[in-house]
Amino acid sequence: MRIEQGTLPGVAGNQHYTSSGADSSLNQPLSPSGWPWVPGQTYYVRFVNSSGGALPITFTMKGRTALTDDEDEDGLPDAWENAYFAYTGYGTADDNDGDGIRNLMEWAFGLNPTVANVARLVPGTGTTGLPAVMLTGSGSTRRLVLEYVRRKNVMLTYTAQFASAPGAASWQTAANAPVVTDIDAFWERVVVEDTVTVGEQPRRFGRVLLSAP
Ligand SMILES: [Ca+2]
Ligand SMILES: [Ca+2]
Ligand SMILES: [Ca+2]
Repeated sequence: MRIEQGTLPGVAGNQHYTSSGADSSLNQPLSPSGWPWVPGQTYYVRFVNSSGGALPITFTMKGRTALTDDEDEDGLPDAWENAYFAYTGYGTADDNDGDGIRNLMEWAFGLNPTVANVARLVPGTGTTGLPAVMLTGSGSTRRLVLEYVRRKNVMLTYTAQFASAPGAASWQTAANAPVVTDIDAFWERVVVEDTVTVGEQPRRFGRVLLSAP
C-alpha cells in the first residue's frame, strides 16, 4: 500500500507512506501544517500486487477530521491545539493565557486560548464569546435569558442551567426547550429562557455546563 499527497504514488520508490506487510495500518495524528490530511490537499492510495497472482484487499479509513481528531485523547481537537500552541501537550483544565478561562471553555466558546480576554458573546452575532445572561420582559414577569454559541458535531455537551443561588446544589437544567439557530458549518446559536420570573425569585443565575466525554 502506498499513499502520496498531491500526486499518484508510483509503483516503487519512496512515498509519504509505504507498507509491504500484511495487515499494515497507519495511525497518524492530524497536523495543520504537515502530512497527513492537510486541509485542501488531495491524497492518493495505491495498492500494488507484485505477487503474480490474485490477492484480496481490505482497506478501512476511520474518517476522522481535523474538527474532532484527538489523538492524545485530552478532549481538545489536536488541530485546535496545534493552531494555537504548535503543541498538543496542554489539557482542558490548563489556562495558558491566565485569563481564568480554561482551555475547554476557550475551545467550546470560540475564544483564543493564548490571549487573556473574558469577552462576553454579543447577542445575536458572531461565534466568539462567553455565554451572555440577560433579562427579558418587563416588571415582575422579567426572566433570565441565556445565549451562547455551540460547536456542531463534537463530543462535548452544552447544558443550559438556572439557579436561585450560585451554590452547586441549586443548579437545574433549563426547563424550557432551547431555541437553536444555525450559524454555519461549525457553529449554532442557542437561546434559552428561564421559567422563573423575578417576581417569583428575586435572584436568579444562569450558566452553561460543559461535559466532555
Ligand atoms: Ca488533543
Ligand atoms: Ca485561558
Ligand atoms: Ca483566552
